Amino acid sequence: AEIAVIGLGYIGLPTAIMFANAGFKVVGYEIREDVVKKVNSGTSHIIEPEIEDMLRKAIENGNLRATSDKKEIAGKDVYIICVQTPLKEDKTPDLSYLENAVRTTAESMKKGSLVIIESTVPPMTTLRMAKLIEDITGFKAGEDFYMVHAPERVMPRRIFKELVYNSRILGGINEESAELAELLYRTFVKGQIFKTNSTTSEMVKLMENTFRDVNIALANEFAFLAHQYGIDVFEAIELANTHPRVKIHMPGIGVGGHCLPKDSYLLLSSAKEDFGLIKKAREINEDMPLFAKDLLIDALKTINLPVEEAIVVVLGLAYKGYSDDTRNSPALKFIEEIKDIVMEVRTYDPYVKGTHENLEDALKGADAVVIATDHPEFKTLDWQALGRLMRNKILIDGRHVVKNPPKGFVFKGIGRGEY
Ligand code: SAJ
Repeated sequence: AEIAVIGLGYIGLPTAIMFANAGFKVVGYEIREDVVKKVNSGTSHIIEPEIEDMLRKAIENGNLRATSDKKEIAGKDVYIICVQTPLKEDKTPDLSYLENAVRTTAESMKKGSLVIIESTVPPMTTLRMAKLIEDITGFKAGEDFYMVHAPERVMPRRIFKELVYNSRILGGINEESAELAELLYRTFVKGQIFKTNSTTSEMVKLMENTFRDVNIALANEFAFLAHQYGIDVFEAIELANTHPRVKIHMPGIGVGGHCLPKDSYLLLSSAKEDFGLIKKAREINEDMPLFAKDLLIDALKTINLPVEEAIVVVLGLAYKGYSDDTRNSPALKFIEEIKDIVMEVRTYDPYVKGTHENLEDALKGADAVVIATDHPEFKTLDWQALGRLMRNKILIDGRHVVKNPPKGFVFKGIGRGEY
């Protein structure tokens, strides 16, 4: 079978590479011409372990080619759509990338083609897209063409392992569609494959990420309560998690990345009504940078330094540790919240370009440090030495990075109630 992959991003490129190396003829369709050029020359535009070798192999054996030319994806047996589904300004789903990809597919496909959507989408979207294809092509869904939602479930840095070993959900618009997709993915997937209908698989993907978002919100509420009762929430969580059926998540300055902050909105977007829990959880997580801001203001009060005179250093810009990704990063939201009320905000992140390239320079003459990302480098800092560079010694820990408050500092941490 010949395959077209629409969208060569974080998911599309690795997926195209996997199928090419499994022996299929794959054409990757991508509108960004610089990406097409790079891929065809065997270099990846995304950073991911193993990707350079795997890509070179796929290009060298002649099975993978990238293009911006629609003519080159005409008449393929399989179309795999891997485009982003972000939110609009008003938090409703922006399905324009998906709809464009589906239109391109409809204009290119032939009778008998299998169309797969790997993008995360609101429930019932695959059925709507099948209808769109029917309208454009005049084909009948489930008879003249097949359609499946096959959500990606991989984690950056582990993509090539997880593509092979994770279990997969294949949601067909009918049974035959799911069975065809199973034959296809079986060529490289070693994990389990579960078949269901497309609306169920759309829900499954969104439920997975909503589960995490709601659980993190619960942990954040516990952290908030811990301040009122004067306990350390991390000690409490560790103890609670010794129960065999309890697994509380980690509280912190917020939930970032390109998935968790948006997927619960996608889940709710097509529903007429809901109970409110998921929305409330989102609200809690979105407000966590404000909690960190309150801790900072409290600390400044403790040392009698007017907020507008404070020089604040934010450690970490990425949305999570080890990462250079700043999409929806709570660190950025925190900076947005304080930048107009303090005198100066400096930033330092070993993986992302901040205002300062070097931690010591950033700390010189500063009044407060706020840790916004759990980078491993931040866990072993010598606070006594760093404190000597500062004008005032305030340390706010938004990610439970500093286990023992350093002597001589005014220390406050999210979840670290004072006793
Ligand atoms: N976070 C907390 N507390 C926690 C766990 C995470 O505050 O207990 C924060 C992190 O700091 C980060 C955010 O939540 O800001 C999200 O981090 P993450 O590691 O939970 O998730 P992502 O966005 O890096 O990747 C997820 C993965 N999903 C799961 O682990 C369930 C990945 O498998 C998915 O494929 C990906 O989202 C996706 O595409 O949806």
